[in-house]
Amino acid sequence: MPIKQLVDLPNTVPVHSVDRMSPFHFWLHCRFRDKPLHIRGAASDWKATKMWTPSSLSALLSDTDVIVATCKAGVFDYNANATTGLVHEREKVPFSEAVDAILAASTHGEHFAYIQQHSIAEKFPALQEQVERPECLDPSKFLNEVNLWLGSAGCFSPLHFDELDNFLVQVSGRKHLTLFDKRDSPRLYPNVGQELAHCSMIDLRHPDHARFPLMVGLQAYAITLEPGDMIYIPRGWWHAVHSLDTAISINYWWSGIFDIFRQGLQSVWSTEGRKEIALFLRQLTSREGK
Ligand SMILES: O=C(O)CCC(=O)C(=O)O
Repeated sequence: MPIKQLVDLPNTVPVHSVDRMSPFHFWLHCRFRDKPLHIRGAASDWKATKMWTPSSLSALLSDTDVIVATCKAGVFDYNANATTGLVHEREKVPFSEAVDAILAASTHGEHFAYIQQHSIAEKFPALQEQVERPECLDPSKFLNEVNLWLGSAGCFSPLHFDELDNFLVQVSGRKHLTLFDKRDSPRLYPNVGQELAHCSMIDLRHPDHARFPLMVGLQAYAITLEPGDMIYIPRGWWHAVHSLDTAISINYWWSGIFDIFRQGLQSVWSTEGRKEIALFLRQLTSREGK
């Protein structure tokens, strides 16, 4: 069933596109532009892009358990408060059963099914060898998490941001992304005070300007990823993702050595971190006293 692409907001410009990026030029981009970047065909030679289809993955991973989320509205909120209030169901099933549900959902269009953000290293080690490191990422950077996404046409991941830099690689099918600058956060109605403050309360599919007046006129950025394309999403940048076809993607959250120090310091400085240090020191001194 063909999926209607959502209409872009009035003040939308395309994400800047390039054909290739060396690690040095990518470093310059991150350092001085700090904006999303579309790298056309970055993954078109990868084994994953050449070999993965929902059916080939289903054959390879048939009995592996996965969590498949299903819902009628197609919006895969991270919590019920974020946008629509429509909660989706999650069920643990064998991979092949999840793929059957995804393909049936794409064909009939009455409901939507999504395998979201499953760690490839932890859940699908058999795929590891077919997953490459993006060429533009210099060797000093760490891959914190590499995840598989496989969902039916029409699945919508609502507006949110992540704490880490991200590459979203389109392996099969197309996805349309809408992005906003992290500096515009105050105008994007984060779910502040709720557990998921990195999610916006705005439903970008039907923006309610009366309820969210500050978003009117905001500069949006948009891009449609074709198979083999990749987008760099800088940490903190807001993004919503709409699958136009049955789609397979890989996302990479990565960081540099200074980010790791910063995160380490932040967690040490958190209440939990301080409690752990206090406990460790108590254990150390009581052992020495014996
Ligand atoms: O592809 C999707 O549906 C969501 C991906 C995403 O939000 C991400 O990679 O951060």
